[in-house]
Amino acid sequence: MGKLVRFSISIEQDLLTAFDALIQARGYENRSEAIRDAIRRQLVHQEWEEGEEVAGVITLLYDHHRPGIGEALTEIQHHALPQVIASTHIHLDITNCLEFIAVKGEAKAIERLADRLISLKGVKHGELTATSTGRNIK
Ligand code: NI
Repeated sequence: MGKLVRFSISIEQDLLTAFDALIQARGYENRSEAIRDAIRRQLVHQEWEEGEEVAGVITLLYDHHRPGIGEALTEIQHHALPQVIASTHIHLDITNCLEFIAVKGEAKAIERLADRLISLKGVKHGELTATSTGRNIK
């Protein structure tokens, strides 16, 4: 952890009131940690915008009865090495499967991979959770 620096900011009362209500609802103990997280969120967003090496999780909900879906998901992931670093498959019920695919790599390549998987016929819902490798985020 780097040296702690104190600074003051000017903010409209209404905006601060709304911020305090938000951070209280989310369980922050104080404004400092909430502001640090808001800054980190912007830094992660910037890493994705600038196409840096990033990390994330692709979540897929799909019907495994859909012909070819399992093979298609596997095939795409095998061709997306080394971005795919781990995956977990959960059989939710007799029809539905939930899969988490941990990914790391260049932001645009990760987005293309997520789009390809999520747009497959039979995938009912998919999301890319975008985070950072953490190297440049303190
Ligand atoms: Ni399954």
